[in-house]
Amino acid sequence: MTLNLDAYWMPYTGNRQFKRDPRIIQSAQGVWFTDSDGRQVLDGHSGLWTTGLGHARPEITEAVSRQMAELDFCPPFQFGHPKAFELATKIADLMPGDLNHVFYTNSGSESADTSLKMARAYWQLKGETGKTRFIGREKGYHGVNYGGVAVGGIPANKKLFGEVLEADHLSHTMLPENAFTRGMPSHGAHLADELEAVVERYGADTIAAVIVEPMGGSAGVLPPPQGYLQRLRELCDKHNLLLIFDEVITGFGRCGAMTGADAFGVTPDILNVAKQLTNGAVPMGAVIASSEVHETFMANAGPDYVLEFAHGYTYSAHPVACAAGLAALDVLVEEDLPQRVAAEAPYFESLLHDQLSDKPFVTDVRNYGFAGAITLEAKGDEPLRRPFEVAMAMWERGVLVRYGGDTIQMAPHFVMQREQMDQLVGTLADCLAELN
Ligand code: PXG
Ligand code: PLP
Repeated sequence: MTLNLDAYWMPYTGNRQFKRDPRIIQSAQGVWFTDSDGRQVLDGHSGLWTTGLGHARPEITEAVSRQMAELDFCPPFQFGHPKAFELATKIADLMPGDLNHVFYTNSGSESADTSLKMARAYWQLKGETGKTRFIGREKGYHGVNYGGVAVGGIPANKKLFGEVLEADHLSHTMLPENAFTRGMPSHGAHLADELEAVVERYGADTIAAVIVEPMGGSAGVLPPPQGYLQRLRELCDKHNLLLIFDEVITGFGRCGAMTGADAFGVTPDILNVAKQLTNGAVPMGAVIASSEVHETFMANAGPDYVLEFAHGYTYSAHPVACAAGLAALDVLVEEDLPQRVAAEAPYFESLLHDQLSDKPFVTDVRNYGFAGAITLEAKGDEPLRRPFEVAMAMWERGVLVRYGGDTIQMAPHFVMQREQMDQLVGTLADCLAELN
Protein backbone atom coordinates (compact mmCIF):
# COMPACT_ATOMS: atom_id res chain seq x y z
CA MET A 1 0.00 0.00 0.00
CA THR A 2 1.35 3.42 -0.82
CA LEU A 3 -0.09 6.22 1.23
CA ASN A 4 -0.63 9.63 -0.36
CA LEU A 5 0.87 12.04 2.18
CA ASP A 6 0.07 15.25 0.38
CA ALA A 7 -3.37 16.36 1.60
CA TYR A 8 -2.84 16.06 5.36
CA TRP A 9 -1.29 19.32 6.69
CA MET A 10 0.17 17.98 9.91
CA PRO A 11 0.04 19.92 13.22
CA TYR A 12 3.24 21.01 14.98
CA THR A 13 5.20 18.97 12.45
CA GLY A 14 8.01 19.69 10.04
CA ASN A 15 5.77 18.62 7.16
CA ARG A 16 8.46 18.70 4.48
CA GLN A 17 10.90 16.54 6.48
CA PHE A 18 8.15 14.15 7.61
CA LYS A 19 6.88 13.55 4.10
CA ARG A 20 10.43 12.85 2.94
CA ASP A 21 10.94 10.39 5.79
CA PRO A 22 7.53 9.39 7.21
CA ARG A 23 6.99 7.84 10.62
CA ILE A 24 3.66 6.06 10.40
CA ILE A 25 2.22 4.38 13.48
CA GLN A 26 -0.17 1.57 12.71
CA SER A 27 -1.30 0.25 16.09
CA ALA A 28 -0.64 0.38 19.82
CA GLN A 29 -0.80 -1.90 22.82
CA GLY A 30 0.41 -1.22 26.36
CA VAL A 31 3.65 0.76 26.16
CA TRP A 32 4.30 -0.27 22.54
CA PHE A 33 3.54 1.14 19.13
CA THR A 34 3.78 -0.90 15.93
CA ASP A 35 4.92 1.11 12.94
CA SER A 36 4.05 0.62 9.27
CA ASP A 37 7.06 -1.66 8.81
CA GLY A 38 5.78 -3.90 11.60
CA ARG A 39 8.50 -2.73 14.02
CA GLN A 40 7.79 -2.59 17.76
CA VAL A 41 8.53 0.94 19.03
CA LEU A 42 8.66 1.73 22.76
CA ASP A 43 6.41 4.72 23.46
CA GLY A 44 8.58 6.82 25.76
CA HIS A 45 6.18 9.76 25.91
CA SER A 46 2.83 8.16 26.82
CA GLY A 47 1.57 9.23 23.41
CA LEU A 48 1.68 12.99 23.94
CA TRP A 49 1.48 12.98 27.78
CA THR A 50 -1.91 11.33 27.30
CA THR A 51 -1.79 7.60 27.80
CA GLY A 52 -0.45 6.88 31.27
CA LEU A 53 -2.55 3.75 31.72
CA GLY A 54 -1.02 2.19 28.59
CA HIS A 55 -2.52 2.06 25.10
CA ALA A 56 -5.69 0.21 24.14
CA ARG A 57 -6.91 -0.48 27.68
CA PRO A 58 -9.79 -2.96 27.23
CA GLU A 59 -11.79 -1.21 29.97
CA ILE A 60 -11.85 1.98 27.89
CA THR A 61 -12.37 0.24 24.55
CA GLU A 62 -15.41 -1.58 25.89
CA ALA A 63 -16.91 1.47 27.59
CA VAL A 64 -16.55 3.52 24.42
CA SER A 65 -18.05 0.81 22.18
CA ARG A 66 -21.02 0.37 24.48
CA GLN A 67 -21.59 4.13 24.66
CA MET A 68 -21.49 4.54 20.87
CA ALA A 69 -24.33 2.04 20.56
CA GLU A 70 -26.38 3.43 23.45
CA LEU A 71 -26.11 7.22 23.00
CA ASP A 72 -23.78 8.53 20.32
CA PHE A 73 -24.50 12.22 20.86
CA CYS A 74 -26.52 14.37 23.20
CA PRO A 75 -26.93 18.12 22.70
CA PRO A 76 -24.98 19.64 25.58
CA PHE A 77 -26.78 22.99 25.59
CA GLN A 78 -29.96 22.78 27.70
CA PHE A 79 -29.85 18.92 27.82
CA GLY A 80 -27.75 16.41 29.72
CA HIS A 81 -27.04 12.69 29.85
CA PRO A 82 -26.25 10.63 32.95
CA LYS A 83 -22.56 10.02 32.33
CA ALA A 84 -21.81 13.76 32.10
CA PHE A 85 -23.00 14.13 35.70
CA GLU A 86 -21.36 10.91 36.89
CA LEU A 87 -18.01 11.91 35.43
CA ALA A 88 -18.21 15.44 36.85
CA THR A 89 -18.90 13.99 40.30
CA LYS A 90 -15.95 11.64 39.96
CA ILE A 91 -13.61 14.40 38.79
CA ALA A 92 -14.73 16.71 41.61
CA ASP A 93 -14.08 13.90 44.11
CA LEU A 94 -10.52 13.59 42.86
CA MET A 95 -9.79 17.33 43.03
CA PRO A 96 -8.29 19.04 46.07
CA GLY A 97 -10.02 21.66 48.21
CA ASP A 98 -13.37 22.94 47.06
CA LEU A 99 -12.70 22.52 43.33
CA ASN A 100 -16.14 21.04 42.87
CA HIS A 101 -17.63 22.23 39.58
CA VAL A 102 -16.62 20.78 36.22
CA PHE A 103 -17.00 22.62 32.89
CA TYR A 104 -16.21 20.31 29.96
CA THR A 105 -14.08 21.17 26.94
CA ASN A 106 -12.50 19.04 24.22
CA SER A 107 -8.81 19.84 24.65
CA GLY A 108 -6.25 21.58 26.77
CA SER A 109 -6.35 24.62 24.50
CA GLU A 110 -10.09 24.93 24.98
CA SER A 111 -9.60 24.50 28.71
CA ALA A 112 -7.11 27.39 28.73
CA ASP A 113 -9.41 29.78 26.88
CA THR A 114 -12.42 28.65 28.91
CA SER A 115 -10.59 29.33 32.18
CA LEU A 116 -9.56 32.82 31.05
CA LYS A 117 -13.12 33.68 30.03
CA MET A 118 -14.39 32.26 33.33
CA ALA A 119 -11.94 34.42 35.29
CA ARG A 120 -12.88 37.63 33.49
CA ALA A 121 -16.61 36.92 33.75
CA TYR A 122 -16.21 36.18 37.47
CA TRP A 123 -14.89 39.69 38.12
CA GLN A 124 -17.50 41.28 35.85
CA LEU A 125 -20.22 39.54 37.88
CA LYS A 126 -18.65 40.75 41.10
CA GLY A 127 -18.75 44.32 39.77
CA GLU A 128 -14.95 44.60 39.55
CA THR A 129 -15.15 45.40 35.88
CA GLY A 130 -11.57 46.66 35.52
CA LYS A 131 -10.06 43.28 36.34
CA THR A 132 -9.32 42.03 32.83
CA ARG A 133 -5.55 41.56 32.56
CA PHE A 134 -3.83 38.16 32.79
CA ILE A 135 -0.42 37.23 34.10
CA GLY A 136 1.28 34.16 32.65
CA ARG A 137 4.88 33.03 32.82
CA GLU A 138 7.77 32.83 30.39
CA LYS A 139 8.11 29.34 28.89
CA GLY A 140 4.46 28.67 29.82
CA TYR A 141 2.32 26.64 27.41
CA HIS A 142 -1.43 27.00 27.47
CA GLY A 143 -2.34 25.61 24.07
CA VAL A 144 -2.79 27.26 20.74
CA ASN A 145 -6.00 29.27 20.85
CA TYR A 146 -5.71 33.05 21.05
CA GLY A 147 -6.17 33.37 24.82
CA GLY A 148 -3.75 30.58 25.57
CA VAL A 149 -1.19 32.00 23.16
CA ALA A 150 -1.40 35.43 24.81
CA VAL A 151 -0.72 34.09 28.32
CA GLY A 152 1.74 31.50 27.01
CA GLY A 153 5.42 32.29 27.10
CA ILE A 154 7.03 30.31 24.27
CA PRO A 155 8.06 32.91 21.65
CA ALA A 156 7.94 30.51 18.68
CA ASN A 157 4.24 29.88 19.35
CA LYS A 158 3.44 33.61 19.29
CA LYS A 159 5.65 35.14 16.66
CA LEU A 160 3.42 34.96 13.57
CA PHE A 161 0.05 35.46 15.21
CA GLY A 162 -0.16 38.80 17.01
CA GLU A 163 -1.56 39.54 20.45
CA VAL A 164 -5.25 39.85 21.29
CA LEU A 165 -5.26 39.89 25.12
CA GLU A 166 -3.60 42.12 27.67
CA ALA A 167 -1.11 39.74 29.23
CA ASP A 168 2.18 40.08 31.02
CA HIS A 169 4.56 37.38 32.14
CA LEU A 170 6.54 36.40 35.22
CA SER A 171 10.06 35.11 34.68
CA HIS A 172 10.47 31.39 34.16
CA THR A 173 12.18 29.40 36.89
CA MET A 174 14.94 27.68 34.91
CA LEU A 175 17.85 29.26 36.77
CA PRO A 176 21.38 28.27 35.71
CA GLU A 177 22.29 27.38 39.31
CA ASN A 178 19.52 24.77 39.29
CA ALA A 179 20.93 22.81 36.33
CA PHE A 180 21.04 19.05 36.93
CA THR A 181 18.80 19.29 40.01
CA ARG A 182 16.98 16.08 40.91
CA GLY A 183 13.30 16.92 41.38
CA MET A 184 12.28 20.33 42.70
CA PRO A 185 15.02 22.97 42.57
CA SER A 186 15.97 24.66 45.84
CA HIS A 187 16.47 28.12 44.29
CA GLY A 188 13.83 30.28 42.70
CA ALA A 189 10.94 30.78 45.16
CA HIS A 190 11.81 34.50 45.09
CA LEU A 191 10.79 34.66 41.42
CA ALA A 192 7.16 34.48 42.53
CA ASP A 193 7.72 37.87 44.22
CA GLU A 194 7.82 39.43 40.76
CA LEU A 195 4.05 39.34 41.05
CA GLU A 196 4.37 42.19 43.58
CA ALA A 197 6.10 44.34 40.96
CA VAL A 198 3.51 43.40 38.34
CA VAL A 199 0.71 44.40 40.71
CA GLU A 200 2.48 47.65 41.41
CA ARG A 201 2.87 48.36 37.71
CA TYR A 202 -0.73 47.72 36.65
CA GLY A 203 -2.76 47.79 39.85
CA ALA A 204 -4.50 44.73 41.28
CA ASP A 205 -7.80 46.24 40.16
CA THR A 206 -6.78 45.61 36.52
CA ILE A 207 -5.67 41.98 36.92
CA ALA A 208 -8.10 39.05 36.63
CA ALA A 209 -5.88 36.05 37.13
CA VAL A 210 -2.46 34.45 37.19
CA ILE A 211 -2.16 31.30 35.09
CA VAL A 212 0.73 28.85 35.41
CA GLU A 213 1.49 25.19 34.93
CA PRO A 214 2.38 23.91 38.41
CA MET A 215 5.14 21.99 36.62
CA GLY A 216 6.05 23.31 33.18
CA GLY A 217 5.61 20.59 30.58
CA SER A 218 5.99 21.57 26.93
CA ALA A 219 8.99 23.79 27.54
CA GLY A 220 10.80 20.69 28.74
CA VAL A 221 9.78 19.65 32.28
CA LEU A 222 10.23 22.53 34.73
CA PRO A 223 9.42 21.41 38.27
CA PRO A 224 8.54 24.35 40.52
CA PRO A 225 11.25 25.61 42.86
CA GLN A 226 10.55 24.69 46.49
CA GLY A 227 8.17 27.23 47.99
CA TYR A 228 7.46 28.99 44.68
CA LEU A 229 3.83 27.94 44.24
CA GLN A 230 3.06 28.65 47.91
CA ARG A 231 4.40 32.18 47.44
CA LEU A 232 2.33 32.65 44.29
CA ARG A 233 -0.79 31.50 46.15
CA GLU A 234 -0.11 33.92 49.03
CA LEU A 235 0.36 36.85 46.67
CA CYS A 236 -2.80 36.03 44.71
CA ASP A 237 -4.73 35.97 48.00
CA LYS A 238 -3.12 39.19 49.19
CA HIS A 239 -3.98 41.06 45.98
CA ASN A 240 -7.32 39.42 45.22
CA LEU A 241 -6.26 37.66 42.00
CA LEU A 242 -7.56 34.30 40.84
CA LEU A 243 -4.94 31.58 40.53
CA ILE A 244 -5.39 29.19 37.61
CA PHE A 245 -3.35 25.98 37.41
CA ASP A 246 -3.04 24.55 33.93
CA GLU A 247 -2.79 20.84 34.75
CA VAL A 248 -3.25 19.49 31.24
CA ILE A 249 -0.05 17.46 31.74
CA THR A 250 0.09 17.22 35.54
CA GLY A 251 -3.58 16.30 36.07
CA PHE A 252 -4.40 12.67 36.95
CA GLY A 253 -1.15 11.12 38.05
CA ARG A 254 1.91 12.37 36.16
CA CYS A 255 3.48 13.95 39.27
CA GLY A 256 2.93 10.96 41.54
CA ALA A 257 -0.26 12.44 43.01
CA MET A 258 -3.74 12.91 41.59
CA THR A 259 -2.93 16.50 40.60
CA GLY A 260 0.05 18.84 40.59
CA ALA A 261 -1.86 20.81 43.21
CA ASP A 262 -1.70 17.73 45.47
CA ALA A 263 1.90 16.95 44.61
CA PHE A 264 3.06 20.48 45.46
CA GLY A 265 0.55 21.28 48.21
CA VAL A 266 -1.07 24.37 46.66
CA THR A 267 -4.71 24.65 45.61
CA PRO A 268 -5.73 27.06 42.82
CA ASP A 269 -9.14 28.67 42.26
CA ILE A 270 -9.51 27.11 38.81
CA LEU A 271 -7.78 23.95 37.57
CA ASN A 272 -7.55 22.88 33.90
CA VAL A 273 -7.20 19.30 32.71
CA ALA A 274 -7.29 17.32 29.43
CA LYS A 275 -5.04 14.53 28.02
CA GLN A 276 -4.99 11.90 30.82
CA LEU A 277 -8.67 12.48 31.63
CA THR A 278 -9.66 9.90 28.99
CA ASN A 279 -6.21 8.32 28.74
CA GLY A 280 -6.04 10.11 25.39
CA ALA A 281 -8.60 7.75 23.87
CA VAL A 282 -11.22 10.39 23.08
CA PRO A 283 -10.59 14.16 23.03
CA MET A 284 -11.78 15.77 26.25
CA GLY A 285 -10.73 18.48 28.66
CA ALA A 286 -12.29 20.19 31.64
CA VAL A 287 -12.05 23.33 33.73
CA ILE A 288 -12.74 22.73 37.40
CA ALA A 289 -13.89 25.76 39.36
CA SER A 290 -13.98 26.37 43.08
CA SER A 291 -17.37 26.56 44.79
CA GLU A 292 -16.84 30.28 45.26
CA VAL A 293 -16.24 30.90 41.56
CA HIS A 294 -19.21 28.72 40.58
CA GLU A 295 -21.50 30.32 43.16
CA THR A 296 -20.62 33.80 41.87
CA PHE A 297 -22.04 32.84 38.48
CA MET A 298 -25.13 31.16 39.95
CA ALA A 299 -25.94 34.08 42.24
CA ASN A 300 -25.62 36.88 39.71
CA ALA A 301 -27.30 35.76 36.51
CA GLY A 302 -30.91 36.84 37.10
CA PRO A 303 -33.95 34.57 36.47
CA ASP A 304 -33.07 30.87 36.53
CA TYR A 305 -33.65 30.21 32.83
CA VAL A 306 -30.97 32.75 31.93
CA LEU A 307 -27.50 31.46 31.03
CA GLU A 308 -24.97 32.00 33.81
CA PHE A 309 -21.96 31.50 31.52
CA ALA A 310 -22.52 32.11 27.80
CA HIS A 311 -19.89 29.60 26.79
CA GLY A 312 -19.64 25.96 25.67
CA TYR A 313 -18.74 23.70 22.79
CA THR A 314 -20.86 21.50 20.54
CA TYR A 315 -18.85 18.56 21.85
CA SER A 316 -18.75 19.58 25.53
CA ALA A 317 -19.63 16.51 27.64
CA HIS A 318 -19.67 14.27 24.56
CA PRO A 319 -21.15 10.95 25.71
CA VAL A 320 -18.34 8.88 24.19
CA ALA A 321 -15.72 11.06 25.85
CA CYS A 322 -17.57 10.83 29.18
CA ALA A 323 -17.65 7.03 28.90
CA ALA A 324 -13.92 7.00 28.18
CA GLY A 325 -13.26 9.37 31.09
CA LEU A 326 -15.26 7.28 33.56
CA ALA A 327 -13.43 4.11 32.51
CA ALA A 328 -10.01 5.79 32.53
CA LEU A 329 -10.43 7.34 35.98
CA ASP A 330 -11.70 4.00 37.35
CA VAL A 331 -8.53 2.27 36.17
CA LEU A 332 -6.34 5.11 37.48
CA VAL A 333 -7.91 4.86 40.94
CA GLU A 334 -8.35 1.07 41.13
CA GLU A 335 -4.74 0.43 40.15
CA ASP A 336 -3.55 3.24 42.43
CA LEU A 337 -1.37 4.52 39.59
CA PRO A 338 -0.49 7.98 40.98
CA GLN A 339 0.96 6.09 43.95
CA ARG A 340 2.86 3.76 41.60
CA VAL A 341 4.32 6.80 39.85
CA ALA A 342 5.44 8.22 43.21
CA ALA A 343 7.00 4.90 44.18
CA GLU A 344 8.87 4.37 40.90
CA ALA A 345 9.85 8.01 40.27
CA PRO A 346 13.16 7.69 42.17
CA TYR A 347 14.19 4.85 39.86
CA PHE A 348 13.42 6.95 36.78
CA GLU A 349 15.18 9.95 38.33
CA SER A 350 18.37 7.97 38.98
CA LEU A 351 18.39 6.57 35.45
CA LEU A 352 18.07 10.04 33.93
CA HIS A 353 20.74 11.72 35.99
CA ASP A 354 23.18 8.80 36.17
CA GLN A 355 23.07 7.99 32.46
CA LEU A 356 22.55 11.35 30.78
CA SER A 357 24.32 14.08 32.80
CA ASP A 358 27.80 13.32 31.49
CA LYS A 359 26.84 12.92 27.82
CA PRO A 360 28.09 15.42 25.23
CA PHE A 361 26.09 18.64 24.73
CA VAL A 362 23.75 17.90 27.66
CA THR A 363 23.44 21.19 29.58
CA ASP A 364 20.64 20.19 31.96
CA VAL A 365 18.64 17.18 33.18
CA ARG A 366 15.28 17.81 34.89
CA ASN A 367 12.65 15.48 36.30
CA TYR A 368 9.64 15.07 38.54
CA GLY A 369 7.30 12.10 38.88
CA PHE A 370 7.15 10.35 35.52
CA ALA A 371 8.38 13.36 33.55
CA GLY A 372 11.96 13.90 32.47
CA ALA A 373 13.81 16.14 30.04
CA ILE A 374 17.27 17.14 28.92
CA THR A 375 18.44 20.38 27.33
CA LEU A 376 20.97 20.17 24.51
CA GLU A 377 23.50 22.81 23.52
CA ALA A 378 22.75 24.54 20.21
CA LYS A 379 24.53 23.27 17.10
CA GLY A 380 26.01 26.50 15.77
CA ASP A 381 23.06 28.86 15.59
CA GLU A 382 20.51 26.01 15.44
CA PRO A 383 19.16 25.14 18.92
CA LEU A 384 16.49 22.83 17.46
CA ARG A 385 18.77 20.63 15.37
CA ARG A 386 20.34 18.30 17.93
CA PRO A 387 17.05 17.34 19.64
CA PHE A 388 15.65 16.53 16.19
CA GLU A 389 18.69 14.43 15.29
CA VAL A 390 18.58 12.56 18.58
CA ALA A 391 14.85 11.84 18.34
CA MET A 392 15.28 10.52 14.79
CA ALA A 393 18.17 8.29 15.86
CA MET A 394 16.00 6.96 18.69
CA TRP A 395 13.09 6.27 16.35
CA GLU A 396 15.51 4.29 14.15
CA ARG A 397 16.33 2.24 17.25
CA GLY A 398 12.71 1.69 18.15
CA VAL A 399 12.07 4.29 20.86
CA LEU A 400 9.72 7.28 20.60
CA VAL A 401 10.51 10.44 22.57
CA ARG A 402 9.25 13.98 22.16
CA TYR A 403 11.57 16.68 20.90
CA GLY A 404 10.66 20.33 21.17
CA GLY A 405 12.74 23.51 21.34
CA ASP A 406 16.19 22.63 22.63
CA THR A 407 14.89 19.72 24.72
CA ILE A 408 14.13 16.00 24.58
CA GLN A 409 11.21 14.96 26.77
CA MET A 410 10.24 11.63 28.27
CA ALA A 411 6.97 10.66 29.93
CA PRO A 412 6.84 6.98 30.85
CA HIS A 413 3.45 5.31 31.07
CA PHE A 414 2.33 5.00 34.69
CA VAL A 415 2.44 1.22 34.16
CA MET A 416 5.92 1.13 32.62
CA GLN A 417 8.27 -1.59 33.91
CA ARG A 418 11.84 -0.86 34.97
CA GLU A 419 13.42 -2.77 32.09
CA GLN A 420 11.41 -0.62 29.66
CA MET A 421 12.63 2.52 31.40
CA ASP A 422 16.15 1.12 31.10
CA GLN A 423 15.59 0.74 27.36
CA LEU A 424 14.14 4.26 27.05
CA VAL A 425 16.91 6.08 28.89
CA GLY A 426 19.66 3.70 27.72
CA THR A 427 18.76 4.28 24.06
CA LEU A 428 18.85 8.04 24.65
CA ALA A 429 22.27 7.71 26.30
CA ASP A 430 23.57 5.72 23.30
CA CYS A 431 22.23 8.23 20.79
CA LEU A 432 23.72 11.16 22.71
CA ALA A 433 27.10 9.46 22.84
CA GLU A 434 27.13 9.46 19.03
CA LEU A 435 26.24 13.13 18.63
CA ASN A 436 28.59 15.58 17.02
N1 PXG B 1 -1.91 23.45 28.55
C1 PXG B 1 -0.85 22.67 28.85
C2 PXG B 1 -0.16 22.85 30.16
C3 PXG B 1 -0.43 21.70 27.94
O1 PXG B 1 0.62 20.92 28.23
C4 PXG B 1 -2.20 22.40 26.45
C5 PXG B 1 -2.58 23.33 27.40
C6 PXG B 1 -2.96 22.31 25.17
O2 PXG B 1 -3.66 21.13 25.09
P1 PXG B 1 -4.20 20.61 23.66
O3 PXG B 1 -5.01 19.41 24.03
O4 PXG B 1 -5.00 21.69 23.06
O5 PXG B 1 -2.96 20.27 22.83
C7 PXG B 1 -1.12 21.54 26.72
C8 PXG B 1 -0.73 20.54 25.69
C9 PXG B 1 4.96 18.64 24.46
C10 PXG B 1 3.55 18.98 24.13
O6 PXG B 1 5.77 18.50 23.57
C11 PXG B 1 2.67 19.28 25.13
C12 PXG B 1 1.38 19.64 24.82
C13 PXG B 1 0.94 19.67 23.50
C14 PXG B 1 1.84 19.35 22.51
C15 PXG B 1 3.14 19.00 22.82
O7 PXG B 1 5.30 18.52 25.63
N2 PXG B 1 0.57 20.00 25.83
N1 PLP C 1 -18.50 27.93 13.68
C1 PLP C 1 -19.78 27.76 13.33
C2 PLP C 1 -20.28 28.32 12.01
C3 PLP C 1 -20.68 27.07 14.18
O1 PLP C 1 -21.95 26.92 13.86
C4 PLP C 1 -20.16 26.55 15.41
C5 PLP C 1 -21.02 25.79 16.34
O2 PLP C 1 -22.21 25.69 16.19
C6 PLP C 1 -18.83 26.76 15.73
C7 PLP C 1 -18.01 27.44 14.84
C8 PLP C 1 -18.25 26.26 17.02
O3 PLP C 1 -18.02 24.88 16.97
P1 PLP C 1 -17.77 24.04 18.31
O4 PLP C 1 -19.00 24.22 19.15
O5 PLP C 1 -17.57 22.62 17.83
O6 PLP C 1 -16.54 24.63 18.95
